[in-house]
Amino acid sequence: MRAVAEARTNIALVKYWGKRDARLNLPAVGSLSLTLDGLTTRTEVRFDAALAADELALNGAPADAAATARVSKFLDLVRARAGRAERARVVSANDFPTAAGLASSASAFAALALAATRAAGLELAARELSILARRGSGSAARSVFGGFAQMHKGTRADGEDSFAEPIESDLDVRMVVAVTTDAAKATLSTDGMRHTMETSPYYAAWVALSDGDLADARRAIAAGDLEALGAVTERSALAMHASALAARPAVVYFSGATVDGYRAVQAMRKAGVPAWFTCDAGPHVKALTDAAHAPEVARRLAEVPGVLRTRIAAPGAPAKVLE
Ligand code: 2P0
Repeated sequence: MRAVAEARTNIALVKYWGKRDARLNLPAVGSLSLTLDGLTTRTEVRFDAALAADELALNGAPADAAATARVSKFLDLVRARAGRAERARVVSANDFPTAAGLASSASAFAALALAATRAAGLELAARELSILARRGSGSAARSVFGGFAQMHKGTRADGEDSFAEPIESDLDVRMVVAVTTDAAKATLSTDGMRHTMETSPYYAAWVALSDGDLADARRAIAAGDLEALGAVTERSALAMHASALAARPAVVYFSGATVDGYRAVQAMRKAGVPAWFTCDAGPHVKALTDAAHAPEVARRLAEVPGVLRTRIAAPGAPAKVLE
């Protein structure tokens, strides 16, 4: 009735933005990500017949009603699957500062899916776990796996072909994360992507680019070609943000520091440093590079006005059960 699991966050190189089904949380596009080390969520789930309601503690404090309701809804899926009715106490914490601007629903729902199923007596195969984690958050389906992972959008109405799979690779990549604010993001991803779908004249163009970008990324990884992978990484992020920028009203995640960070990455590349920009639903700058150049990329990004701190992340491990 109790289990503890951990999962790491991931950064998409080919982005996910938009859903084909909101209820089952089915993505409109596939995506391809890198799971990162050192950005880990550890989650304990204990089902207990004595509890009247689900309880959630996040980073040592009781969670607010919205977060508790989202977790409770997810636990309902696990209870239905396991044929259980007990409520649960969930204790979840990140091993990185919450204010780091990197808090992630990806690591959170991957860890919760694994801990909750084990606590309920279920032992899901990785693919089933990915499908379940997707119901909590689309990006969580990818954090079930370590290293590179590809999320398939699938075509089935029931979502059973919408899961992530790991991709083998010899590339020794690093992700340099440059934090630009400690404030929570202004527009949550789920809301930002819905608004983009509903109002952006560029949304269809964004969706149309996705399959080609995924194929190019797969080819680049198979060939061990970091430059090709970097090129698709940068253009996928910029196209995603372009679709959001064209929404009415615009969804703008960039800050001045984001744009300056982008320009710094461009300047590095011009000077022969392999680095490619990416950015998610917030203003932080992320740069894909290799192990040899990561310290220099981090040093240069740290000099960008508005960058508070940087960190270098190597590829991280899959989600795993701790207890
Ligand atoms: C991604 N993002 O591929 C994209 C790029 C942010 C920008 O996945 O609604 O929190 O929970 O499925 O997974 C963030 O979206 O959205 C995200 P939901 P999620 O990483």
